[in-house]
Amino acid sequence: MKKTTQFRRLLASPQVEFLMEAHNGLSAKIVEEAGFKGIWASGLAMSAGLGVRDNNEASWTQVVETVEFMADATTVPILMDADTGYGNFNNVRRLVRKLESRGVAAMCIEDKLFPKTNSFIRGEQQPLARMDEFAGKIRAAKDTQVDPDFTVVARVEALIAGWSMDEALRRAYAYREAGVDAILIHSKQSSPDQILEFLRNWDTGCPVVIVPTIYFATPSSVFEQAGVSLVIWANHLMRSAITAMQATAATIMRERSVASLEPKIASLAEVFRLQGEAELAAAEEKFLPKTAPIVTDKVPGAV
Ligand code: SPV
Ligand code: MG
Repeated sequence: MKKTTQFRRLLASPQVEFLMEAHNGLSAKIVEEAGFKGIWASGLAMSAGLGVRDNNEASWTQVVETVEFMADATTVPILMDADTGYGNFNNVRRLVRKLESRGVAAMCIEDKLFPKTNSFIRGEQQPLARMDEFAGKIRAAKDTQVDPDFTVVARVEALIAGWSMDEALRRAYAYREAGVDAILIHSKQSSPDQILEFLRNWDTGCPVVIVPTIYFATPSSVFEQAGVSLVIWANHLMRSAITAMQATAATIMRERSVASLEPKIASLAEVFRLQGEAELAAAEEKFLPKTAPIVTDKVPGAV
């Protein structure tokens, strides 16, 4: 099944579904192998992985290239965090064409201004886009896509920026009216109350996506009962990788040796497996001419 269609099915599924963050080809593969049916290409995680801030310091083409590696490495659909769409409606149109050609099933755009700032940093100081201007971006995206199953998600940042629930709802209804396929309502409270209140007032049938990074203690069953379609675990592979890499680097620095770590970290065989080495070996067998083994004067025992 096409990835775009897979994503549509996730959105339409009667139970709550989950997307797991990835930030490069390797982490995307790990997400798929863990059993997740879709991937969140997180702007925060990808920028952190590139060593820059989540403020559009990585260019849009650098982000698209990263997501393309993720799409190539996996068979499940990717929802790409496309920030504000990297400009106005015209930049969004070009983005949609690129994403469709690179095998990205869905994109999420948020109603802030370029360059954006992560929602958990100085949220109240973050200006929102004009509602009608953002609705124009949605219409441009929907007008541009060729595959009818390509999905556009609109992310409402009103609650992040300190606006009222009324403003969040007003915007969500306007974006729905503009033709968006799903609404992501974001909150930075540690309780899910805002999200649940939003859902009580949302009666369009348009799927709702959430990101419980700060209200992480809420059981998924609460979201399911409230009618959430998609839950995004937005940054936890990147954060666990940071912890693991810091610990490994510190140990090697301290011990001046890698010996104690060897049994605790992924084997080289596991790295080769994740890279699909076996497929290349089989293809070489099939496509390369058969040659006599190369005779060398290698030292016995050398690899
Ligand atoms: C991301 O993962 O980049 C997101 C979600 O946009 S958040 O960090 O919560 O803004
Ligand atoms: Mg983001």
